[in-house]
Amino acid sequence: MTEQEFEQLNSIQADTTLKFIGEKVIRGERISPEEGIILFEKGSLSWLGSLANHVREKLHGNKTYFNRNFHIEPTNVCVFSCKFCSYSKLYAHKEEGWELTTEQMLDIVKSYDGQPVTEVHIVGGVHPKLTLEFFADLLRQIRAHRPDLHIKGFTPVELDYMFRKAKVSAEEGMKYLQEAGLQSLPGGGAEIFHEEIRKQICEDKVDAEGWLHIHRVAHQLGMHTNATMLYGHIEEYRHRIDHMERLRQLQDETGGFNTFIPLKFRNKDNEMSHIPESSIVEDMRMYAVARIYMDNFPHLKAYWPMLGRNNAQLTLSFGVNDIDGTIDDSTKIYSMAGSEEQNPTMTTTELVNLIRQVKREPVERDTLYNIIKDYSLA
Ligand code: V47
Ligand code: SF4
Repeated sequence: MTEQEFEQLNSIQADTTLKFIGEKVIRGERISPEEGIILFEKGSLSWLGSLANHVREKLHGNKTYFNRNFHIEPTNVCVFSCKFCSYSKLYAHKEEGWELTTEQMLDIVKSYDGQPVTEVHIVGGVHPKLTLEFFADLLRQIRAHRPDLHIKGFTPVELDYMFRKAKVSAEEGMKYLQEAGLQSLPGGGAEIFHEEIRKQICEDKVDAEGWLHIHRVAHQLGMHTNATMLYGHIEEYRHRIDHMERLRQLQDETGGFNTFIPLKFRNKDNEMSHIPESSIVEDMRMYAVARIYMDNFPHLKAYWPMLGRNNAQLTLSFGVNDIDGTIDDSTKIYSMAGSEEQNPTMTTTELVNLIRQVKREPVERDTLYNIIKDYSLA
């Protein structure tokens, strides 16, 4: 939709507050937290979608990014007890979980020898035996075997635990891992920052301050990172806006975030199974408000293994410009939480077609959004 077309649509918007917010967004002005809440409360799906699409097309045109990646999940044994987690086995029941050795993880990396993957994403539970030194050694070995592979790994939940155990500061710990080969941080562990919600769904792991501090330190060391938000459970709109506001402020300070990733809560086999999942309409409204609100985040990602590929495709009309990567059936977090993608894997051709079907332009990127191949030129 062109600026003129949106202006036309906005001029028939009956709600004067929404009309005012729409005009601000069109002028490229930042909206306030109060205005963000109004968008959630009053914005219709079609109006929010058009506004978010306007922002998306101003930033990226039709370009829609994906990468070739795989995950390593070192363990699902975890000392924490997040109520939404369908994946972890408490340390007390560690024999029911899995725990990979360094050799097994290197074998996973080696199984991609000769294949054009560009990123490995390492994330898992927090196992007390897997220390800072253990992971630094793993990073060095991956780097030595495949120097061209970008290593994105560990959430502040894992990092905070390993740094505290090793009795090092976040600055010392991050520098040590960076020297061992860590290049960026994924967005996990953020959930909902607000204390009122955090204490109900994941009270024992790193808090908002700790999460933001580790990302700040990573940015100061020159790393780029992502940020997630787990939405659609017990939080209210004001908690979502508070979460996005804290991220927007850190981004103003450092500029180190690449991508914001709203993660839809899935309710299978966890302690929050009684909470219904959000509707697809609510999901699309979430993506649209995120694109409008997070004005200093370059990219908005829909993670297809969690949403399902058809819904991920739909998000491309609601502000999203990135749908993650090929994955190659290497993650269990979402299949265990009830996603329709039980063995998430898509070939590059499938990803390209998914994007083309909705008239967008597929672009293969690396982790830092350098273009590897622009399929619209092919
Ligand atoms: O932090 C756990 C989420 C996250 C459930 O940075 C759940 O590119 C929904 O952060 N329902 C980890 N979500 C995964 C993650 C991620 C994924 C893909 C790409 C990137 C990136 C990051 O998974 C956790 C938590 O918020 N999660 N259980 C659940 N039942
Ligand atoms: Fe552990 Fe992460 Fe699951 Fe929480 S979400 S229990 S930290 S694996």
